[in-house]
Amino acid sequence: MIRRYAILILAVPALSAALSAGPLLLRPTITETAQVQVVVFPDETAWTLVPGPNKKYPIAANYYLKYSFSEKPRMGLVILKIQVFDQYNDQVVPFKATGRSGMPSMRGAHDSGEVEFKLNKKNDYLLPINVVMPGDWEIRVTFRLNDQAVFHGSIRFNV
Ligand SMILES: [Cu+2]
Repeated sequence: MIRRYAILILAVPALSAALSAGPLLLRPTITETAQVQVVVFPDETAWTLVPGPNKKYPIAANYYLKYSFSEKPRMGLVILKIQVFDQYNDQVVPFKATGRSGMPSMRGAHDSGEVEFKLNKKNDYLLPINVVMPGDWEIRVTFRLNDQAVFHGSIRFNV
């Protein structure tokens, strides 16, 4: 999960009211105040819903993905396979991919943590998903190029 922290520093600079009128003793004194406010935003990553299995979906300029499961998801272990293709329709692996599975209705209860996809010899990205409970599941996938996230996708399925 990506959290962004923003620190807003609101500084009220020294206020100096230079009143020209009046005797010296009646002039306001210089006041100096500073406020520091830390704002923590909730997870503001936009997770793009990836349409169903075996459909081409763009993830970056000139790249698209297709995903499928080793079998229809059920209780137990299922393997998520993602294939990435370039503009020439070649299956390529320029990205580093991670995934995180869990149940949206029970946020955190079955959170897998962020796990890196493994590559096989056919250039498939593979990620085991441990389905421990029937219901709606989500896999949040992140594709990075040179450590920069280029795609945040949400793959959903029901068991
Ligand atoms: Cu659950």
